[in-house]
Amino acid sequence: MFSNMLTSLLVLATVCGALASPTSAGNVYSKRHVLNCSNTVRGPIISQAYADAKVLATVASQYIATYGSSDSLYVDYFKTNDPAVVKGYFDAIANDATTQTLNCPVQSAEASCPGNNAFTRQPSGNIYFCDAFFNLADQSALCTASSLPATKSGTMVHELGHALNHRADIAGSCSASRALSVADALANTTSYSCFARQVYRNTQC
Ligand SMILES: *[C@@H]1O[C@H](CO)[C@@H](O)[C@H](O)[C@H]1NC(C)=O
Ligand SMILES: CC(=O)N[C@H]1CO[C@H](CO)[C@@H](O)[C@@H]1O
Repeated sequence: MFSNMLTSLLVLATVCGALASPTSAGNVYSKRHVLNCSNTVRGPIISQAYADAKVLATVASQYIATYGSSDSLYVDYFKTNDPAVVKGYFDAIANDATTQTLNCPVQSAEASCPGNNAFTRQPSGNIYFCDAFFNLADQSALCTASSLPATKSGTMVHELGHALNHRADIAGSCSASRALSVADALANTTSYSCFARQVYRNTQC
C-alpha cells in the first residue's frame, strides 16, 4: 500500500522498527535545505530545528503507515483524506533534498515579522526566520510541557509545508486546525505541524 515509501524511511524502519526513535539514525538526514545564515548563534539553532523537523516528519509518516486512516488522532486532523496523500507530504519533508535556503532575516523590517515566527518566499521556497522564532521551545519540550507547545521544529515543519508541498496558511492553532473542513485540513500547513508534534509527544517521550 505504501510502496512509494522512500528508501531512507525503509532503512529507518529496518534499523529501528516502527515508531522507534529516529534520532538514532541521524545519518539519514544528509540532504537538506541549505543554511544561509552566518550568525554564529542563530545559524546552529536553525540547523537544529531543521534536523528536528525531519524527525517530526519521519515519525508522523511512520505513524500513518502503521495506523492508517482509522486512528483517532489522524481523523482529528485529516478527516477522511487519503492517508497515502498525507503521508506523502510528510515524506517530502523527511526526504527534502532541495537547495532552497534557510535564512536569517535580510532586512530589519523582516526580523520582527509582526505576527509571525517565520515566512517562506515563493516561488523560491526560501525560508526566513524572525526574532520570535528563536524564543520558541526546543523539541524536548514536546515531552515535558503540560500542553502541546509551539516549537522551533514545528514552525520548521509548517514552513517546509509551504516550501515543499505548497500548503496554505489558514488555521494558526491546533484546535482551529482540527475544526477545518476535509479539504482545508489537507490544504493548510498548520495541520501537519500540529499532528506531527502530537505524534512525537504520544510515541517518542
Ligand atoms: C543568502 O543570504 C544573503 C543575505 O545574507 C542574501 O543576499 C542571499 O540572496 C541569500 N542567498 C540565497 C541563495 O538565498
Ligand atoms: C479555513 C480556510 O481559510 N481554509 C483555507 C485552507 O486552504 C485552502 C487552500 O488554499 C483555502 O481555499 C481555504 O480557504
